[in-house]
Amino acid sequence: MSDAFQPKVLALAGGVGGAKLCVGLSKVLGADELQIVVNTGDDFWHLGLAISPDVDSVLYALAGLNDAERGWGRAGETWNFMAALEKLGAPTWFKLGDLDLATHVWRTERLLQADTLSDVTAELARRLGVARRVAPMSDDAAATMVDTDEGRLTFQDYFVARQCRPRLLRLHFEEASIAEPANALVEALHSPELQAIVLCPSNPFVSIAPILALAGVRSVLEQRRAPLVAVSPIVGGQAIKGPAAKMMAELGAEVSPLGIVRHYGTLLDGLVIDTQDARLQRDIEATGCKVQVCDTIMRNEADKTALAQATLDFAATLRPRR
Ligand code: FO1
Repeated sequence: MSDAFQPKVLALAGGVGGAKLCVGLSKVLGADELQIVVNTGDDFWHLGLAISPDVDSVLYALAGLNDAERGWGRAGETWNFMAALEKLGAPTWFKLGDLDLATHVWRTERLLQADTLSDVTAELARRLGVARRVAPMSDDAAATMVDTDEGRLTFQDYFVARQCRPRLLRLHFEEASIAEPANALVEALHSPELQAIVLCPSNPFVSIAPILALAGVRSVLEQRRAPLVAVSPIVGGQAIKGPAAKMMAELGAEVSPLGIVRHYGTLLDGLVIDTQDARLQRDIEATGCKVQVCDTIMRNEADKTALAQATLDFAATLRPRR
């Protein structure tokens, strides 16, 4: 692994919240310092196309092409493809904008030519002008399945088609558990330069958990030499965006940063929590996890950069507890 990429920081990310912190990290770290690894448990084939929603959310955000309001897809999108599909009576529950469609068509074409998702993602990043290393968590299928009170559902059926309405009973990462972690993830985990592993403020249950479920990843993390810090996606008893709070409650977890700490357990050396949750600092630290209190709501570029810097500064004060 002599020519392996040796980042200083490994960021594990899912959709919107993760993408925002990745933008901040990309402002404070050089291209040779940061490896971003993205959840692919949400990936699926739809209308013959390979869709990688979280990978695209991170790429579009880093390229400045994302629709910040909607939280997924591209800004300035048009919907002619969807309108034409509707006329044909084809399924339209999953919205693919005209600009976004090009990404899916090109990814599909490349995968069908036997390129890996890692290679296609790196190429997309380059073409979109993203000067940061972004990799999918795995090149293997690793679909998350969801047990609900309406039966077992695929992730996007649960998340988009049914808008997370069914009661969540359990998540399954069986495919992830036998999937090989992507080379970029393995190299980063073994990087001699590694100074911090950052769990972005993505949904811990459906965005970060699939990455941790990959074959061998948890055991490498348990032996980590660099501190592992998370940024809480729960602020003031609510998810900053998305259904994380509803999922947490249905899974029987306390909807607070303390619930996040209990979920990650001894993997966490530190948790960044919002000033709104400052009163929880003592209870969290009683579990052995250190706490950094700061503003974590990322409304603009300055907020993203400040949170990224605060997270890295905090990590620099920590040692892995094992
Ligand atoms: N989310 C929705 O709620 N509705 C959609 O129609 C939808 C379409 C879509 C298309 C491309 C893409 O990359 C993402 C899309 N998402 C949509 C978001 C996505 O399904 C979820 O936000 C993630 O999987 C969770 O991180």
